[in-house]
Amino acid sequence: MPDSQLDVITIGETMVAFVSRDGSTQYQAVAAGAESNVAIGLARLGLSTRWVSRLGDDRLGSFIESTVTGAGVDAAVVRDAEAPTGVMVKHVSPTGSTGRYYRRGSAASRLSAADLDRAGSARWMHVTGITPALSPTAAALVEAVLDRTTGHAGGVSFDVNYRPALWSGPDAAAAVLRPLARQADVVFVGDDEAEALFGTTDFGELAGILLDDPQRQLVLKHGAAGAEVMSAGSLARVPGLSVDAVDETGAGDAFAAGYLAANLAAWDPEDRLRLGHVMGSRVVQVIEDVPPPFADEERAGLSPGSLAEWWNGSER
Ligand code: KDG
Repeated sequence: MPDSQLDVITIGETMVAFVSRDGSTQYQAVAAGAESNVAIGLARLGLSTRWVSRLGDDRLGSFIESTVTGAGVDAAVVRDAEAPTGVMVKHVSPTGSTGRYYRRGSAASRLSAADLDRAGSARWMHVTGITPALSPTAAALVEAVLDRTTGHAGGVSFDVNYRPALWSGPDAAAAVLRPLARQADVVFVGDDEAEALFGTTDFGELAGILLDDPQRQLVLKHGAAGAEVMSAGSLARVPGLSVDAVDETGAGDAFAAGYLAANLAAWDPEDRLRLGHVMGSRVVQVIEDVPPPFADEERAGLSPGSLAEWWNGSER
């Protein structure tokens, strides 16, 4: 895809997740990766996206590559014959999900700043706090994206995405993730992550911790209860949509995709949050980690005016 058409580049690891529900011994394979989830969510909304990563030269790598490209995302991946595709196993039940990673030494843990050579350029780049935990070279890649040594002139977003299993403890994670967040134009953090890493969910305090410049945007997510954004010193809040959730996985990534699409379209803060919620509410109703595609007329109906009406009116 010629870069002149690209809206967003995301970079990070995608694993194959083997998911079982309600104690079943049947496992369904899904592509699981926060950054490819965001790229797919953006593609569902009609944006042109590229996902940059490394995969093993194995069947699982082929499954991921075809899943991501099949969703309309350009995959700039290296297939590594020396290291495998990462795997996770997840058990979903009405009381929540448990999971385990099998990703140490994976192909994506070999991501490095050199992978940016094939990233190309776009209006926006999106990275997360998962990648710096994979290896020192992967951490250097995220640093390079955020400190713009790549020469990238557009915006950059950073989803804190704290994954306790990848860190020795919250203090070690906070020491790495905080300075990265402070270089981003848009920072996403969940209230549970904020509490675990920084000991507060107070928005003012978090803005002081995570925003280097008050013109940047801090998005604080409260799960199904809603989300708020602080930008240029003003605060917007929008409650979530109530739906029957079967699996919360991917909700944050879908929300980020909706928010970023609306941000790139220069929608106002409430409408950015609303599109985030629409995307988040779609993904929690399916077992896959990405929201189902929209019908054309459904997508065409996603305008700021119609979303505001939806929130304020009887359709909600
Ligand atoms: O973002 C939802 C999952 O796909 C995610 O939890 C898997 O990227 C993942 C990770 O590293 O935990």
